[in-house]
Amino acid sequence: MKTNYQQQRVIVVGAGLSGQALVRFFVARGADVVLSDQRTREQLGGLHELAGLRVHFDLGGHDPTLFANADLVAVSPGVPLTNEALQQAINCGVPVWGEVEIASREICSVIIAVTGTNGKSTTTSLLGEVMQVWGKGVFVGGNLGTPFVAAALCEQDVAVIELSSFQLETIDTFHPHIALLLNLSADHLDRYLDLQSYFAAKRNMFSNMTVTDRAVLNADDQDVVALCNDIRATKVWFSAAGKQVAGLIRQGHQLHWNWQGAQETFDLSLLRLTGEHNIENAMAALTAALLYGCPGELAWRAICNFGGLPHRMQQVRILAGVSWYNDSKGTNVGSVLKSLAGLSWPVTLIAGGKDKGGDYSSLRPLLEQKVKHLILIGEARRKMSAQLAGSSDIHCVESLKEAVDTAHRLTPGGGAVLLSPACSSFDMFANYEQRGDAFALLVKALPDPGATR
Ligand code: UMA
Ligand code: ADP
Repeated sequence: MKTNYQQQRVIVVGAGLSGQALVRFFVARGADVVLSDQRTREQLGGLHELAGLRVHFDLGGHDPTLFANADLVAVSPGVPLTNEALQQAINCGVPVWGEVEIASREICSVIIAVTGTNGKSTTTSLLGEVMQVWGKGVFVGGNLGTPFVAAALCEQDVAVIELSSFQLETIDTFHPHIALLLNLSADHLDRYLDLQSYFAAKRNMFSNMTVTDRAVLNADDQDVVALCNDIRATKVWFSAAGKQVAGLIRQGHQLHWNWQGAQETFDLSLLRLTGEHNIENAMAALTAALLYGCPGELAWRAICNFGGLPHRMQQVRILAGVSWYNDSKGTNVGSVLKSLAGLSWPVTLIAGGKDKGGDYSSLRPLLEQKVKHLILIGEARRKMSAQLAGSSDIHCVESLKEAVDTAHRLTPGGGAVLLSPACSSFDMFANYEQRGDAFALLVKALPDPGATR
């Protein structure tokens, strides 16, 4: 049953994508809405997107008294629960729900949720493609870009949503029918006390699932196996390493589906996406599609035809025999390792940005093997340079332009330049898309000595 928000005093915290979608939702439901943000109206660019909506504002900080007297606090994922005003609300017994909790209370369709440290957006998009080709009314969103609560204002057969650990911190009754956990590695240690707290937030996804629900899990990831040991959902495994599990198993160029008496085989050589990690993403998406009842042949065709998302190992240009790749979405060490694995010596790696509190030293073996020049930008550059000293020829530079120019000067023909930062973008850019677009523009502007005048 849908929640009645008529005349309820709701504070929406954070005026970004999630907050604005929450405001639209609550206004449509007749609530008395206050939008609260630590930034001022000027810093927020005027908030013209909300013009005409009946909403009050609490800007340039969060007023704890307002929070203590609300009926509900609806929080954006980027706002940590340690926030003083949120704590005030919690201490006064005011429910503090995240955008995903609020959305899921409204949505009657099947929910397929995707989480993991890496591969979420690709896998979510693959599943979205499958549903579309199959002719289902599908909402595709969540951490991917369109806030989940936007789905509450429309109808669909199925919602395929990407979930971050931040979003999973503030759920209560959220209950997906199929939930995918792709992998686990270090990330967001600027928000979490330790790795276990980060993993625990991911585990929340399964907390309301029962035996009739399905958990799609990576059998090759020991942390995933350990974390999901005692979840109630029925486990369905995928193994790109060929482990003999109930679910989807890779053997050479084939995938074998073996689940509750059903058997099917799929030809891996048809997959357009490249890289070992994308085989895992494709396997996870196929497993979920089969469990949802999609015909295998149709699902696999849709997955194989998917050409990939921008800012993930996207080839920007080949210039004087050097291939330039934009992997701006490579925002943690685990993703950079996967992206580097697909390239061969000599790579020039451009990395750095806003540090997330992790340790970069696990990059060292692959840097020694593949990377000749390492060019570091952003706030994290000194820390990275200290932790990676001696692994390759390191240059700390002041801007992305200087990084591109340095890479252009140093990289020999036959080599590759990879932007895969292992950091978030927020020290220099609004988001990873803006960083990737800036990189692509700079690369495209480099003069081509081979071009005829
Ligand atoms: N803010 C406060 N008080 C605080 C902290 C922040 O008011 O204490 C305000 C900021 O001033 C800002 C607003 O909160 O105005 C931003 O809110 P937000 O950070 O939640 O950002 P949104 O624009 O709502 O985007 C969020 C996700 N962002 C984060 O989780 C950081 C987007 O994921 C997501 O696409 C979007 O909701 C729609 O669901 C981005 C992301 O970086 C891509 N996610 C992380 C990742 O993938 O690693 C988790
Ligand atoms: P996410 O949404 O979890 O950030 P994306 O699908 O956007 O994941 O991919 C981001 C980056 O993560 C890619 O550029 C690639 O380097 C890496 N990656 C993608 N899939 C995987 C995977 N299954 N395992 C490890 N790394 C991956």
